[in-house]
Amino acid sequence: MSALTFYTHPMSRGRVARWMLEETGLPYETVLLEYGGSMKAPEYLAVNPMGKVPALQHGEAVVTEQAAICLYLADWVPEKRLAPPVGTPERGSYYRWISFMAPLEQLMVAKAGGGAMPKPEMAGFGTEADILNTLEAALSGREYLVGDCFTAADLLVAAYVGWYLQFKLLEPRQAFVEFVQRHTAREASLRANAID
Ligand SMILES: N[C@@H](CCC(=O)N[C@@H](CS)C(=O)NCC(=O)O)C(=O)O
Repeated sequence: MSALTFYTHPMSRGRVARWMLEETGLPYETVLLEYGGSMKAPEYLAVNPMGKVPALQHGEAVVTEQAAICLYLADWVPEKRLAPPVGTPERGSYYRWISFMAPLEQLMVAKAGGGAMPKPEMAGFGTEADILNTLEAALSGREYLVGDCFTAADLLVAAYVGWYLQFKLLEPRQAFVEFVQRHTAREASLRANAID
């Protein structure tokens, strides 16, 4: 397997990618970048023209976006069962809940901006009630989002929900708090936080 290079900043969404890297057990090299400095330098813009972290370089592959990094890494370690098998209903749910973090993030950013909310028919998140109720139903009464073991979907959702609870943008519903507490107590999560 080619070497993995992880570009990040310890106070960034790179925390999520680091947790995923620690779950895989794969060796990787970290490159720490500074906001506004090395993150916008030509060397790094050649890796990610957005000048944002996280990014992962793996041989000729460059993967940006937290969700994509989680999906990509899970497939490299099938023995860890971080992704349900292809062709199963669980695989569909896995993609679904990972992708569901995009509209959640749109809502959270819209709330943080404090401006008028877009029309529900236009906004990918619909209304705040729609998205929170849907997420609450998905997280309630089960240990894992998909199937009977921890997957990258649990990781990403726990990380996003934890992040937005911390920023007080997300209502602290019991199902959200319990889900975050359960999964962020994993060894790989604690290890990743300690490194960052
Ligand atoms: N859609 C990207 C967002 C990445 C992002 O916005 N990262 C922030 C840090 S949390 C960043 O690099 N900001 C630096 C900048 O925009 O200059 C992802 O999911 O990874």
